[in-house]
Amino acid sequence: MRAGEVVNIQVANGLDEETTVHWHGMHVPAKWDGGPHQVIAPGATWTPRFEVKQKAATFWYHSHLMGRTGAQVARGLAGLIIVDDEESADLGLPNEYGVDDIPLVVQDRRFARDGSFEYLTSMHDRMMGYKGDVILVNGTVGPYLEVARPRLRLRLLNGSNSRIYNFGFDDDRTFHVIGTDGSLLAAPVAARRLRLAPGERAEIVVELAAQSSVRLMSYPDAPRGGAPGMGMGGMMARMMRRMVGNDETFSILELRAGSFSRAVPPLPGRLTEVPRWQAAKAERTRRFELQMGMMGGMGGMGGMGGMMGRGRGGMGGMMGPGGGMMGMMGGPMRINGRAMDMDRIDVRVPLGAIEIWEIANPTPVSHPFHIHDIQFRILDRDGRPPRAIEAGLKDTVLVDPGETVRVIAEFGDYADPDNPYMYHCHILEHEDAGMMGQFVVTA
Ligand SMILES: [Cu+2]
Repeated sequence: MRAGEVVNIQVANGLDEETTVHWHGMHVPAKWDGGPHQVIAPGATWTPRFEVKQKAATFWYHSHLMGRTGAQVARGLAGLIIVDDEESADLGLPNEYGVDDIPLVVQDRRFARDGSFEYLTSMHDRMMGYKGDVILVNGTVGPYLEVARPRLRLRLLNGSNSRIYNFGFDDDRTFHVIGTDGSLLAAPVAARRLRLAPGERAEIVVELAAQSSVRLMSYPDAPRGGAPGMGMGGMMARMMRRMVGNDETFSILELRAGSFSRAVPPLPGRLTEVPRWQAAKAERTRRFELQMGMMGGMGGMGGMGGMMGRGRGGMGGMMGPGGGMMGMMGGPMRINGRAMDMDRIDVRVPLGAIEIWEIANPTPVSHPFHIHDIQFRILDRDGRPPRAIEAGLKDTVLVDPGETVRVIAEFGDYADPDNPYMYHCHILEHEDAGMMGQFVVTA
């Protein structure tokens, strides 16, 4: 899509079940958002129409059917959207699709004996999120890319249901992050690792020597420290990663460079202007606390009690008697004490408001928080400014255990009292279990 154009889309449902198609990250009228209310019946065609009001970036679309998003996305109902604009076309960044501008949709899957995808077979999947032991990149197992240019732009989408990737190259080379979910960064930022949670996108630029080979990898996840007492740096952190399933190392994509001359110009020093809403201009701050229900014995409750106290109770309480982690995290997924209800509007935002949304995670696992309609900027994490690699526009932000993240955005253009937008955890099993809410923008 090109910024400024009007797109007419026909989504024909050829399935024998209901579905929806959500334009993740795109600023569109609520009735065309493709959330749980815009159900497409089997055999029906849905025809959204909207103006592309975005900066150049990488977006995606996926099923958002109430209670069935995880199952439908796992079966393949997801795809990529690239938005171009004139400003980005003039930067000299690699932009030849499939040649030096490469989309990488990264998803993990489990396979049944007959070769079909296997989805949700255990309570563990429901609590920790569905994870597979096979990585698919653009639907391909064990992929490689023959590279004919010395500089590549990789558009990474974490299209997985729940797995967090920690990308890097197998020779630990430096690459440049140039874009986040909804925009390019103000300037390229050098990095060796890039965490990407479900729903998030990033664009990176990597340079290769002729006749060389290097692998894009994903390494064990490394959550931030969080609140004091969480001890996420040590043994408990490793145990949590293992429990959640983000402790594995995967080969994502092998890059095989052919013959070419190595001369590449420097990357541009400035890429774009990222909107800077000032916190002092915000009309209000809303707080969203992500919650996982509890079951199991008193020991478990005591442990979670420590967690709910802003993480000060520490991991020791978590692992104490009471049936261990799994026993303690049964129960419903909620935000601010309430599980998703399609008949309840949780938040009303006045059209044009600039608001700060404060997202707190007192649970022992990381949650990617996604807001429909808008692109936001991360103001701070536990009071500290975000790292440069996440300082672009975002629509999904990973909130680690014990962490509180503040984001700021303007809710412009589209008011509709009848059609809500969603906000939710983008671990699809958490979303399907109720970690979601609804907001309307009112004129
Ligand atoms: Cu979650």
